[in-house]
Amino acid sequence: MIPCAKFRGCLLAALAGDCLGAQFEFSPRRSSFRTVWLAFDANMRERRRWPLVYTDDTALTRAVCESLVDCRGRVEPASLARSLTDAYFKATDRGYGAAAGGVFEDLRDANFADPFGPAAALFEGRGSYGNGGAMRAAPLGLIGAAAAAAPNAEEVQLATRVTHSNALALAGARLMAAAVRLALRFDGVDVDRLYDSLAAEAAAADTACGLHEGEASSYTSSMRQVKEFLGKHPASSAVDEEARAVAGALGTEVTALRSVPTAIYCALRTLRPSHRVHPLISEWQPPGNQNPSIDEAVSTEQRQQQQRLVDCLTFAVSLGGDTDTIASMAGAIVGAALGADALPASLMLACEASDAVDSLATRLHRVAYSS
Ligand code: 8NA
Ligand code: MG
Ligand code: MG
Ligand code: MG
Repeated sequence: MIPCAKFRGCLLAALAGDCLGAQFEFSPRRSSFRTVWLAFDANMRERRRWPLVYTDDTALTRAVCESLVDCRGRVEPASLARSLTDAYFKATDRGYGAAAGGVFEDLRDANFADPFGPAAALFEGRGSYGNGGAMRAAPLGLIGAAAAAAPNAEEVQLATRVTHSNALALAGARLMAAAVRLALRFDGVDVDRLYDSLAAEAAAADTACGLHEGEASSYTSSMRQVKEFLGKHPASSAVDEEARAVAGALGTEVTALRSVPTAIYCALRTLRPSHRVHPLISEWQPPGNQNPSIDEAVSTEQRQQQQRLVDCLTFAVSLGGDTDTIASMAGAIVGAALGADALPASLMLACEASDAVDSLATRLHRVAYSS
């Protein structure tokens, strides 16, 4: 059985990436690693409840979880459509993609009679290739890891099609769910093996959506670039050059193809046992360490895990572009691998609704292992 702490780590780190990244989403200029880190440090030092609000990424991830819990771990498109739509109308100002609002309005107006219809009609019938399906796919990876019959590619497809019907969006969501599912079982050492499994998933996702090996724009070709970057080990002093190169090659856009492999790179980079946390962060003591009412004392090993996760989120946001979504997806993968111990209490205090996300993760875990 996958420990509940890993479900919690996944969803809490996804929340943290969204909340931290939202401050930088589509800034006109990319921010340096140092600038991003200083902002995060200030966020955690504030020691106020919820200065950081979450965006559409978390609103919809919560909605996916709620629907999965209600449906005993199954994807039921009508239930999911209702849950996503409810989340949208509860707060339409959480930074949704331009096409999302119309889909939710149409779903509601037709009383969810055809959960796939409105999304299929978008963009003259081509459907959205945005990353909005992938950004809420983490719970599907969690449920998929517990299912006897994993991988759950078909369920991911059903869940994604409610808002995103384009083949590129479906493949991206499938790859993201697979990344979470595989990260849950990561042994802490063999990143090459994790990469190989993901590259195979990317190839299967490409085939399923009619992309072909060797095509310049495919998940397979992006994963090949991920491997190249993983093979380099630039010094911490060159982290901004690394970010510029990664952002240019893999992308930081709102499209699934130009964001999911980017998030995967951020996660695998951090999970390499050889990875050195940036000195700004390895010298950092979570502020709550001075305030026992917020952070309980943590072991050296736990401190290192926390630094690793924060290093990952800082790097992801320093790439620029769709920072909340890329950091949220990268966080989900790393959080699934490291578990809830990797989340500093001072960070959880800063992120909106962290208690609700935490209990939702526990409920999802219960459902995953009770059916
Ligand atoms: P989406 O479905 O609106 O897709 C995002 C954008 O991609 C669209 O608005 C189009 O510009 C473009 N696009 C997608 N498919 C096509 C197509 N077939 N042909 C031409 N253009 C296309 O939204 P989503 O849910 O996928 O987006 C997720 C992103 O939106 C996340 O980054 C999330 O954080 C949010 N976001 C919102 C804003 C905002 O200004 N409100 C900005 C960035 C990101
Ligand atoms: Mg967002
Ligand atoms: Mg969406
Ligand atoms: Mg975004």
